[in-house]
Amino acid sequence: MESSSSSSSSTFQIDARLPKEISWGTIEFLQWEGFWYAKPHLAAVMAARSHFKARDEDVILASSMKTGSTWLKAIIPCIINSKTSAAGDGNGDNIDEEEDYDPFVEHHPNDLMPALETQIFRQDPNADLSGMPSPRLLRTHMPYSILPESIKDSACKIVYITRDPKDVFVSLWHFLNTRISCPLHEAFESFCNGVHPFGPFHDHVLGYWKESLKRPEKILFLKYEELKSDPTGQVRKLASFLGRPLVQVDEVDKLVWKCSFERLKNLEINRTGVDPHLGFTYKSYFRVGLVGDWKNHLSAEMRKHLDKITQTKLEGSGLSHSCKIKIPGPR
Ligand code: PAP
Repeated sequence: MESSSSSSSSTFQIDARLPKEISWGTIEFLQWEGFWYAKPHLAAVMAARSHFKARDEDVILASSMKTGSTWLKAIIPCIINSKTSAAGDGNGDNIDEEEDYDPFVEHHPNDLMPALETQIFRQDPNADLSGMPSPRLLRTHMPYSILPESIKDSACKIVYITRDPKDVFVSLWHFLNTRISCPLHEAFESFCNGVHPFGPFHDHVLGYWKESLKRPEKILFLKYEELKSDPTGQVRKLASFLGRPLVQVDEVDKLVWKCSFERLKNLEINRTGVDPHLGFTYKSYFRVGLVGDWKNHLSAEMRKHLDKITQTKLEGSGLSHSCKIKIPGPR
């Protein structure tokens, strides 16, 4: 790290010798410690890594881009603020006495779990989060190897979500193309070469996967496809992992509905708002929300190529990205 960056109290100087690529149209990427970062994010990643001090009560949502983290940015705060789990005993005695937690009419889920690198440490490299009350709910796209040591060493929980890389690529291409203009085949080549924000995708996934096998009490590893096929089961699992088990069937059903794609996509704030930190429209975080949308965009050859990379990269890891969910045909 020292050879690639130097820190002062306020800024990180990016080493001019870092590998560089212009790709996805005009985005300048820099490679640092094995991963690619859009240039404006790298100094913030370095600052977050050096300055962030985790607390045991923190919940960190980690993901590669476009794996469905927005869904979890909604679900996790609902679990933490749920009436039965917040009561601590899980018996649901006070279920009808308080107003239901539902911040979504006024807030995009991004507001509920601020991002360490693209938001907090980008705004202020010396951000002081000590005044934030526990449990702090935070998110990051940083790879496991780059995480601040205190996240790894403290008792804080990490929730990781991944997704079929074909759907990740298609989602990322649509998302970035709301701001840039890059032909699909060019973006595909970059993605397959690992050159995309916080890429390579497969190395990102494997870092968290391997650690989750060693420390299942520390890292919960979720898949978008499983959340789609069994949202109530996955929400219960997540709630138990966070030490906030949800016992009431009605409450789990309500939480799943509150955070559903159909509901969030149609809320006024998400139809019209813009993320003040990154400039993306809120609606671009709610595109189609499907498993298998890649079928509508990738040729058979592209599918084969990316599947082959996935197979080779994940071989022997015990992780697979195949799923038995029925994939919708072209619309
Ligand atoms: P991020 O990395 O910028 O935070 P992220 O939320 O991880 O993005 O991924 C966005 C994807 O999650 C979108 O997929 P799509 O492009 O294939 O449609 C988005 O639609 C999907 N998504 C967001 N919220 C939900 C939700 N509540 N339920 C299901 N899918 C969702």
